[in-house]
Amino acid sequence: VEASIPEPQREAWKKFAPKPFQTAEEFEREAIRHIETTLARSLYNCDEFATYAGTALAFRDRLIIDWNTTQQNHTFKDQKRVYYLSLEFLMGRTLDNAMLNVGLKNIAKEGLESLGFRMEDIVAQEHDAALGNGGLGRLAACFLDSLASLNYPAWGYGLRYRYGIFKQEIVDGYQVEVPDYWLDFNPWEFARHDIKVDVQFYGSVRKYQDDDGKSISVWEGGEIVQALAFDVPIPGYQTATTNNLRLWGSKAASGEFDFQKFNSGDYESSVADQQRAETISAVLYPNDNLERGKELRLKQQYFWCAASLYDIVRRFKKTHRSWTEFPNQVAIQLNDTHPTLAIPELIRILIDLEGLDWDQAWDITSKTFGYTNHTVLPEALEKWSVPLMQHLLPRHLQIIYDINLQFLQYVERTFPKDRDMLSRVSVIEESNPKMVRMAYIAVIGSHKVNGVAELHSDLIKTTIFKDFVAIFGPDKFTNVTNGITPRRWLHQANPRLSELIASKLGGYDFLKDLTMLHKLEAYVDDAAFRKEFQEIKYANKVRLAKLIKDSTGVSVNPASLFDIQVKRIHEYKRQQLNIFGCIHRYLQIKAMTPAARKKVMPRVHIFGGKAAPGYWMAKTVIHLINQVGKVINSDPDVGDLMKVIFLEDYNVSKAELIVPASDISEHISTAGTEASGTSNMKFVLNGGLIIGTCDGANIEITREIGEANIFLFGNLAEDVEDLRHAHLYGRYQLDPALATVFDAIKHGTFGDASSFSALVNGIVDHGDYYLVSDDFASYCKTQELIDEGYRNQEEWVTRAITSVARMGFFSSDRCIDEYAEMIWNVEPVVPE
Ligand code: NBG
Repeated sequence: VEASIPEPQREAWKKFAPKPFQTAEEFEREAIRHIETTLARSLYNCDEFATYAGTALAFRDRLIIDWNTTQQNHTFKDQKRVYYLSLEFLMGRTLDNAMLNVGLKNIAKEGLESLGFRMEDIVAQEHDAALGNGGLGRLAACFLDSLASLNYPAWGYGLRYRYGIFKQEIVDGYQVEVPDYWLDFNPWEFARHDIKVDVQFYGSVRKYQDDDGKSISVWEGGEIVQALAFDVPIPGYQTATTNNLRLWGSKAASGEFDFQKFNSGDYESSVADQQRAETISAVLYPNDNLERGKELRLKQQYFWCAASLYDIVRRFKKTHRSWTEFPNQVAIQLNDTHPTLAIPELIRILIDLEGLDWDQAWDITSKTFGYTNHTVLPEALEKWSVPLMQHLLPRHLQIIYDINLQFLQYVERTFPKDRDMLSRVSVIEESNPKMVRMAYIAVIGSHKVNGVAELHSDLIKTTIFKDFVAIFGPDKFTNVTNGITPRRWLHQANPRLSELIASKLGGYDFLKDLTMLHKLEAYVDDAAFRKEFQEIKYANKVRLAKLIKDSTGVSVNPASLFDIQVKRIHEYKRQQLNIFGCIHRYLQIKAMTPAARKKVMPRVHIFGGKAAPGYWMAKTVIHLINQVGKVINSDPDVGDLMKVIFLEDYNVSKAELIVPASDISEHISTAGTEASGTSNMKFVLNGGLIIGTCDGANIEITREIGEANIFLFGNLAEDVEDLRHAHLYGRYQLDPALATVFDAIKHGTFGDASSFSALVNGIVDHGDYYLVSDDFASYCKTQELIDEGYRNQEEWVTRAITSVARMGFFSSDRCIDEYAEMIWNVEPVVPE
């Protein structure tokens, strides 16, 4: 390849190739150059934002040099690549991470100081890239970090939403949504104006026989929307590998349609077409664990799958001729069912455009895909109505029917006696209207299906995919327990703790191999280490107390026990259980004598999280938390014994501040409902203990850190069904303490009782689906144990340090190595 480039050009390139900065002085020069020339600002209007921008651009230059080299190297080596298809990438801020990953944060700090700025202020100028809802999107972001850090040749593919998840404001105790326009200044993306893909919608399918009698399908008519690539460099930690995240933006295709309209004077409607096209990538759907079957959402999904597959196939064809090679060169991971249309799309490409026959196309496709399931909640399982699919994607619906036909024929041959089986496993649900079950296509069309924690992976095999285990055998189903990147969630979020660990472990290698943390156990009795560990936790609480004061006006005492529940607001995650527990505690304090009150362990109860805009019950929970906070925080009987805080607009950058400041965090979903959870891992890694149910990854965390170091409570997943039955058939008595809590609410202690009647009635009269009442007593009892435990600070610190030392398993690096070996069959590429 290199030989084809003329000598003088190569020489010039060698001579003038940009050199990355190495010293604080070189960094300053680059930052100032960008401030002056890229931003057209001067010494006299260089504020914190301009300095952020100059710093970001200087680091971007560095990333791009490594990015170019990495991509070139991956092209030369031509090893098998991984493509991670995710509708969500919850990246948060980039600059801090980029500085740490390339190992130049100290240099930048020095440079910024000499320019008269503090690092914290500059880093805080950046807008979060919030292209996700919660755990699923943040998992994808952690995976990108690990893939690059481990030198895997990998690309992420997603959508470039103009509006990420909305910003949350709390007005009079209610959530108000404000659009998140985050693209004002985004130095981390490169618009690839040369990479455009036409994506077709609607139209119809014409079938005919060619000269050899072969049946040919042509998808014609309809409309074309153009996908434009935006690339985001993803640097690995302490490696030159810089991978690519490609996000697609939608544009109207400058095709005949517009011109015809334009020429005929119909300017307005040609502009309307443009806007309609741009709508596809305009906004992230703000639902977590919920699907709503909107046409625009299906359009987003197909638009992104079609553009990504076109790109992947084009890259493959540059160096390969034989299609049988495809699964040896390409692994595609489906992050939940959102990208399931990639399966019929690949078949369409292979059959309609490349002329392969069905068996070949099917063989290639099913060897290429892997599918990760992230939930068993029925309301989150995607189904699309057949009429909608017929209208929007007529050819894909035919292919889906063909997949189903072949599959059902196989099932019929294998289980001739089980007549119900066919309707149970059919991709088409025989409802009115008929629905396409996306998870079934994903299972049938992938070679591996995984859940995200052990319990969850077992549950999918016994519930939603039970029949498929019988059909395909158990080996198709596997588990990869989630993980988190220790770079962001320890080193970046908690630099002092990271430094303390490094001082004992002889450097920062643990950030590349988190299992090294086990060596910390040797220091569990080391007085100086323990003292420093405690001081760091305290300092992190002071930092959070400041955020609380600034955003709510409430002063909290950092010496109190900080009890934190931050995550999306959802009935299954049971913030209601937590807030009812707070009310219970409040009523107890109110009933105490002043002498008894002196013995209460002071606590700050901190909540944060967004409710989906259409999720009324979740919004009611937010309202109740705020009302309870209003009453308790100003009650002189209570004072510092108890505060209830709702922190608005919980996001990744706030999580980096909140997570290191917990003493206890709450992971209290109804057993069997939280597939894994990942913030549970973040909190423990940062020296907080957790209260949790036997659910998701809590179970494996317990196994790793030991039962003595976690506060488990509540009913088990295996008992949930029976308990729900007991409620429905009236064989249940409301928990008496909870009844007292409800009385207080009904008496208007926290404002207009009618605001909360649906929340209360759901438990009292409507079956208590999430078993709040069943778990209330054991929850409150366990909270008392926590008070007791926290009183004994010596033991508490021992538990916290021991837990940190045993968290090595939960690195997303371990997770990615497991995917690479068990599912993708890809090897790292040595960086050049
Ligand atoms: C979420 C689960 C979490 C899990 C993340 C990442 C969806 C559909 N699922 O428990 O609720 O940690 O996925 O796997 O968002």
